[in-house]
Amino acid sequence: MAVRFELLTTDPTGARAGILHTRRGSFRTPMFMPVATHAAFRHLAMEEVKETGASILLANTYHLMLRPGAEVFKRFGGIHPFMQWDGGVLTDSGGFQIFSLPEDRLITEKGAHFRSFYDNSRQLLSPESSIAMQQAINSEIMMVLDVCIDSRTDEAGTREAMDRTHRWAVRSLAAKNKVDSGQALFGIVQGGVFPHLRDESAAFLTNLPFDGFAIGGLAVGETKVEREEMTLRTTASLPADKPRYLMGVGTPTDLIEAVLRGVDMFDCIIPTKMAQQGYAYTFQGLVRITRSVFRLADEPLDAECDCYVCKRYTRGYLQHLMRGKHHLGSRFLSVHNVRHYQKLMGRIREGILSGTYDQVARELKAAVATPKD
Ligand code: PRF
Ligand code: ZN
Repeated sequence: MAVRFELLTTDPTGARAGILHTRRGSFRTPMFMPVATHAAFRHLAMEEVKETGASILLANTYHLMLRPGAEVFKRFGGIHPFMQWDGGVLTDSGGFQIFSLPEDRLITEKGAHFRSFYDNSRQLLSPESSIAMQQAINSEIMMVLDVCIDSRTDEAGTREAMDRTHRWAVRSLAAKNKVDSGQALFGIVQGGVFPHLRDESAAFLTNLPFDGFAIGGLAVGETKVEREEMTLRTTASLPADKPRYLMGVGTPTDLIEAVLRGVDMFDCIIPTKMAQQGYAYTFQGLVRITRSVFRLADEPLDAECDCYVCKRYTRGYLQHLMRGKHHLGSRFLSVHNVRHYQKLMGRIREGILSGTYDQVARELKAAVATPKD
């Protein structure tokens, strides 16, 4: 088996702590994967990411197939030597990107036909071509190509997307099994905001030999309450001995809530995106560094933080960088936010392992939810 999930404990709340063993290390769960869509972060070197404690990253098949393309990954022996990263990599399949492609795309049973954003060349992203590309990238964990739709789609449309996701999941497994690359493959549960469709999707996929299961199709238009209900509904139908991954979620509060519902893995662009917009996460709430009150502030960004930015630079200096649109400002806030997310996951794991996550979750939610202004 390409990955092995060791479940250490399940808290009375349903929160789980475990270890995901892969060929590039063993990762403690619940875990958060920073997003390096193009095999790069906009403002961070891999060395800086490593220092935050992040040990597994997400990269994107859709972007990497268009540029630099499969041949480059084959030539360099995969994404790890190419981008100088020796930790884990999970590749998303492109299912989410198909969903937001421009109008002239054509999605058929075969796959998504579209034109390259770079050179207008014809492209096909199918379950088989997505697996082939993920094999060239040589990630530890591959994702099946799925059909992700707006959560406000009606039941008939949601069922159609779910059924196609299931047929594509079967084709993805068959494609993976043609080559023994030692990579893991996760299935993706869809079904929108319809509880019975979520049940049906989980039942269908868990009958197939996937290494783990993702919850897709959330954070795409539904309410927070619907999202949390669907998360719980889905994890309740997933096997305890396989990892569960909530795709594209979310804020610190979202992560705390999803862990209470039995989720083990997350990815999101929020920590780096918010850094670019001048926001820093702390355990005293969100800090908008460009606020006038910080102009003369000579204290660290976050006095409790051990990242190199908080050890060296003041809020006043960070404000100066962000107001002046210096890239260094986004970089410093990214270092801090990515580190903050790792510390948040560490606190969550400690709470679960000590049997006090119920209380830890309440304290963390109160702490991170401090009004930003
Ligand atoms: N499918 C895939 N990637 C995703 C999603 C999905 O549904 C989401 C939804 N939040 C984020 N990323 N393949
Ligand atoms: Zn910091």
